[in-house]
Amino acid sequence: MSDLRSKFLEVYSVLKSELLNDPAFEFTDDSRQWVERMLDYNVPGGKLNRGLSVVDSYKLLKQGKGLTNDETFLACSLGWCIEWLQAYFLVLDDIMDNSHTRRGQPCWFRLPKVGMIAANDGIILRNHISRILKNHFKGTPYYVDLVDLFNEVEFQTAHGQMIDLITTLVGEKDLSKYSLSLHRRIVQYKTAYYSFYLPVACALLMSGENLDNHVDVKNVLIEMGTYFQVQDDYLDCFGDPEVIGKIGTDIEDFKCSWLVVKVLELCNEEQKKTLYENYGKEDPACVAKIKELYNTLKLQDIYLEYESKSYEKITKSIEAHPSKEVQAVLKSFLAKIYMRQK
Ligand code: GPP
Ligand code: MG
Ligand code: MG
Ligand code: MG
Repeated sequence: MSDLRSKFLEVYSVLKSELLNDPAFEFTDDSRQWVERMLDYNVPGGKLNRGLSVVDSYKLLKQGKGLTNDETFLACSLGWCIEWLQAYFLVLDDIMDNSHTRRGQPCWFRLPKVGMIAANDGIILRNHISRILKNHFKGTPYYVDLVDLFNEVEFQTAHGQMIDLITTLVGEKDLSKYSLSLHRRIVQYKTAYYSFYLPVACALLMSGENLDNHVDVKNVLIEMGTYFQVQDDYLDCFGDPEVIGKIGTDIEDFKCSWLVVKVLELCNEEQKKTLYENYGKEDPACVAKIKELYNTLKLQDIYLEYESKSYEKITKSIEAHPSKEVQAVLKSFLAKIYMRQK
């Protein structure tokens, strides 16, 4: 394991133990055990890309000057706040999407002892972020900006999630409203802000920067986040569940996925009929017909082309940025996701 990753995981243990010994709540053995198990099940088991990016970005912004132990701890803590946010979103998203597995294990709400307690666990995860920020950042000049940033990004994500969900309303299933611009709107809000803008914004705040001066950085990150969610949509159907750790549900859920939007652009009348008759149904035979249609229309090739075009376009925007440090931050981000299989 890399040094940074093991340092990062050490900080997880510190933050967890502070939360489990929070003087504001009288834990019983049972309640402490519940929270600990819930955290270990949902927080640290992902790729940790978002969290580690805060530390990487902060280092790059410091132009290679070494970090003090304090700075490393703070950057790791902010990284964990994002991982906590992600855990909170995923626990709830899996209920809403009726998913089965996540990170190679059953979704938290699928555990027989958990069920809808998961909804409250989501709220607890969200509250932990505020407590971590209070415990470690209250004395810093950027505390108010950090709290505001997390609030804003949560607002944006919840609204993206709302559009994602209301477009699929049962009984109103209407593929004619699905388009690339609707897809873009959904994914910018539900994914790009929290997954891409937030880690870099945290690193910028820690470096003493004013976020209002970095709108161009934000725009590039939103572009990257959009590309990342197109990959997620693609992997939902074409990824290997063993590798991505989750079983896709987008077809069954009638999602406005990049794949279905592409089919709508490319299909003939007969294929459109097949799509309308089978999209959004639980029946595995219907799902198979949709996948067959995706293959007939060679969506895998169209995706590969999208992937290389996006990479080129994003690289160009990055290279237009005046600061070499910022370019390095953005390029390292892009390198982590280009051609990803999980
Ligand atoms: C990803 O959508 C978006 C989120 C996880 C944000 C959820 C936001 C909430 C306010 C709950 P997805 O459903 O495509 O992700 P996955 O494929 O990982 O289930
Ligand atoms: Mg979802
Ligand atoms: Mg989901
Ligand atoms: Mg998905």
